[in-house]
Amino acid sequence: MKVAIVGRPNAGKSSLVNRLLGEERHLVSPIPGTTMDAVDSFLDFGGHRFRLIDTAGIRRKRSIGRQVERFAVVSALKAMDRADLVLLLVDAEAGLAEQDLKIASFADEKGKAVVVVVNKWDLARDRDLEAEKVAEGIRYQMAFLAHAPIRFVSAKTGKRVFDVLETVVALAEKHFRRVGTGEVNRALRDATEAHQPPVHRGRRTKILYGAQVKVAPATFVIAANDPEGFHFSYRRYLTNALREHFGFDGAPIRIFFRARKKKGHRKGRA
Ligand SMILES: Nc1nc2c(ncn2[C@@H]2O[C@H](COP(=O)(O)OP(=O)(O)OP(=O)(O)O)[C@@H](O)[C@H]2O)c(=O)[nH]1
Ligand SMILES: [Mg+2]
Repeated sequence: MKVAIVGRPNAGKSSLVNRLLGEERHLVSPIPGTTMDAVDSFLDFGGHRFRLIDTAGIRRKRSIGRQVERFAVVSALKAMDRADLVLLLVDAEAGLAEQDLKIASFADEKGKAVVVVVNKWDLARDRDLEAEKVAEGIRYQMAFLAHAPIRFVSAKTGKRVFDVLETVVALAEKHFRRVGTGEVNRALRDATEAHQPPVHRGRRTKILYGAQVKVAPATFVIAANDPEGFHFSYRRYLTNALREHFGFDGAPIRIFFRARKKKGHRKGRA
């Protein structure tokens, strides 16, 4: 599985990759901007083969001056594109910055499963940091990634770094899960029975059937009598219902509504 390690400059991305590989293969330095282009390394762990893509730190647009820095940022974004999962590395000492939110929302928009990795946790005690509070802050600021797992590691000491790989494996299982159409329709029936679809223009909206059409991210298409009638909150309800029913927690899922195709009739309203 392809895992991109992304984050701001100096978060410790290359250090984490080295620690996982067990050798100092990627260049590490206290100077932000050490890694200039995406570098792939392979690792076998727990019966899985990982392609770890170490990337250049993503800077704020304003501070991107030189041509090579622009290239570095584009290359990191591209690495995210070709990965299945993304490790968003956050420097515990530096805390969460706006740039982290941007990177996270980019990953989310691309439908990548994200693990938030708080690095440099060896400094936590000195900095008076508590895991629960830090996690709470991340959940609050990255509400759109409410389901992403959060892990605390030290690339320097190696503490808990392999936990991250185990988390990646568990998340990948969800991310690549394919659910049969019968199961999807049972889940949809349960969900609509528990909570009726809304009334739109005097008519109750109805789900006709649904199916998973894609994995990574899990994508569902739902045929309905009146797709426009399914407003945001009901869509969110269904998304959460499917997420819960199939144990997709932590992985992104998407739902699209389609109008039922009627034979010999044009779409339109009476
Ligand atoms: N205390 C502490 N320092 C760390 C840890 N991980 C990395 N560092 C230090 O942080 C600095 C940056 O580490 P790198 O691994 O080069 O960071 P990077 O994210 O790859 O940085 P760029 O390639 O510049 O984007 C180095 O001085 C590391 O020694 C950690 O877990 N704890
Ligand atoms: Mg680096």
